[in-house]
Amino acid sequence: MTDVADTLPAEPATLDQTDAVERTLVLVKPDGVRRGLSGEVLRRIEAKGYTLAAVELKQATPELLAAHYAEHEGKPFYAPLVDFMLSGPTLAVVAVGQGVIPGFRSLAGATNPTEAAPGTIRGDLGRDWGLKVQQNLVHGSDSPESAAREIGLWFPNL
Ligand code: RTP
Ligand code: MG
Repeated sequence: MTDVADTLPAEPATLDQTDAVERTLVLVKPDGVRRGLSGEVLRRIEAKGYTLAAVELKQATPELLAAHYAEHEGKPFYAPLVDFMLSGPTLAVVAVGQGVIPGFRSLAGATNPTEAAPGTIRGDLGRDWGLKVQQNLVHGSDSPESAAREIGLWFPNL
């Protein structure tokens, strides 16, 4: 005799999951914190369905930024970018979920807030302020390798 429970579909949580859970580093940059948009960024991450694994308000140091932005050293916007990132506290966040690395980049929108699509964080909340570097509210890791490296820099104890 078959038990009724055996014929029911499995709960979603017990289905085999084929995609590995990813982690990404999100930063609400000093312009976003200053403008009171930290909560709005966290709200969008959570509304999308991702989970917050760590959230900490931090004042970046020149050493941390030199490591975080090593790939941009020598570019014309490097020095203004570091100055901007030192201009106030940053909210550092680890967000978790399948596809969260490209998923958050999609929520963030294009680097230039003027070009970022409406509906994105940068498109809805950012603009060009005529400064030496784009103040574009958020950072998101761009690959699994970057995410692992950046999480290690911002959350050495995680
Ligand atoms: P992020 O790393 O912050 O998530 O941004 P992204 O990948 O979209 O942009 P990326 O090319 O990595 O540049 C890092 C940050 O540098 C500033 N930037 N300004 N021409 C400019 O004014 C310019 N180019 C880059 C932005 O703050 C950008 O997010
Ligand atoms: Mg980048």
